[in-house]
Amino acid sequence: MGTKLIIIGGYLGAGKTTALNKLGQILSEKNHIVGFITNDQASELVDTAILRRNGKLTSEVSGKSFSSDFKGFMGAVIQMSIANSADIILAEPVGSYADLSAALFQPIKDKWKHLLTLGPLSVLIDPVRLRGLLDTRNRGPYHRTSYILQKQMEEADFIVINKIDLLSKAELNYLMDRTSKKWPQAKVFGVSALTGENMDEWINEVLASEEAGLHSAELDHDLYTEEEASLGWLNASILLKGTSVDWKYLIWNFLSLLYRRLLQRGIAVGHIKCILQNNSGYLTGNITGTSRGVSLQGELTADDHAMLLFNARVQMPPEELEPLVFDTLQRICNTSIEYDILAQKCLKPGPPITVHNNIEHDNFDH
Ligand SMILES: Nc1nc2c(ncn2[C@@H]2O[C@H](COP(=O)(O)OP(=O)(O)OP(=O)(O)O)[C@@H](O)[C@H]2O)c(=O)[nH]1
Ligand SMILES: [Mg+2]
Repeated sequence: MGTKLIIIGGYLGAGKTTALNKLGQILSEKNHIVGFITNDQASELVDTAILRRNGKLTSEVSGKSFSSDFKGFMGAVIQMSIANSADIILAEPVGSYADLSAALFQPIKDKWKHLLTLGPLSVLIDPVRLRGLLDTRNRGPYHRTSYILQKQMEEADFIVINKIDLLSKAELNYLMDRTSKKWPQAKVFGVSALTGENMDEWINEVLASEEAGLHSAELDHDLYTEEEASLGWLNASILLKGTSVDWKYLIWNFLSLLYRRLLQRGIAVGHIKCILQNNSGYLTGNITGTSRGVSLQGELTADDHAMLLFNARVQMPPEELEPLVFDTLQRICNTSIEYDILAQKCLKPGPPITVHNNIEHDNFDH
């Protein structure tokens, strides 16, 4: 009945946007009209640009989380549902957020059931971060991001181990088994959002189930806030100009040098992502901080200009992140490529807000 709202959580770089893209494709083939909602602490979002580049009807809630800006989020949902006739809405909350069940699912279930059905809360996880959570002796550089990750797992209705194309069958079976035992409240899936493997099985269960947000995680706000505050956030949009520039080579060099400089300082990466676009197409670049290095996708022909959207979530103070990124860009562009920073925002993500102190839930006039 009504529009189905499917919220897909998971830590930074788990593959949420890739999954939204793939699910959108699968659902459109089944004749659904699908709307997308992205979220971040600041505008200039790579995720929104990627979804729109793929022709998706996409709305953005930026500046606050979905639950802190409940009004903005529900406004986007209603707009998609009524004005755009979407019968399925896929929403991606910001990756460093937990507490979705209590702060978002419960108020929607309380007040919006006449208009929406909620799909189960699916939490995507990267196998490398999952191994770090399961094996507490071997967390490597991820130990400082494990509290939020842990809370995301505790509140999940469905835990979705993503990137199974990178795992052997034996590794996948081991991880599925350990995950089911450690978080028995959740149903566990293994998928590849990139190749589409098992995505049908997962989305069919999401569509069939009307039980959503059944588990809340007990949050220690001090620990949560401390972990969030350890991340620096930089969003920027930059116009690049040169003569017949090999854009792929340029972005590869920029991300590789940035990653090397972060590694040299022993700094953990949450997710660094960018999209470079011009009339000929687009390129995306990612560093997920899971020892996989830089990855690039897409094509862009050599040309004189391109727009770069850049989002970094890194474990360092924002006032150090910003000069590091722009100094790296300057070194790569050198004298042959000019760049204009058209917009930028550097920040620490704000503290979490729960349903108990979020007055906007009560004030929202629907
Ligand atoms: N091999 C592999 N890579 C994947 C898969 N899904 C996503 N990725 C890659 O993981 C990186 C991060 O993917 P995103 O979809 O941007 O992750 P996200 O969870 O939306 O990240 P944030 O929005 O920053 O939290 C990209 O380089 C993707 O190509 C997958 O199934 N297999
Ligand atoms: Mg994303």
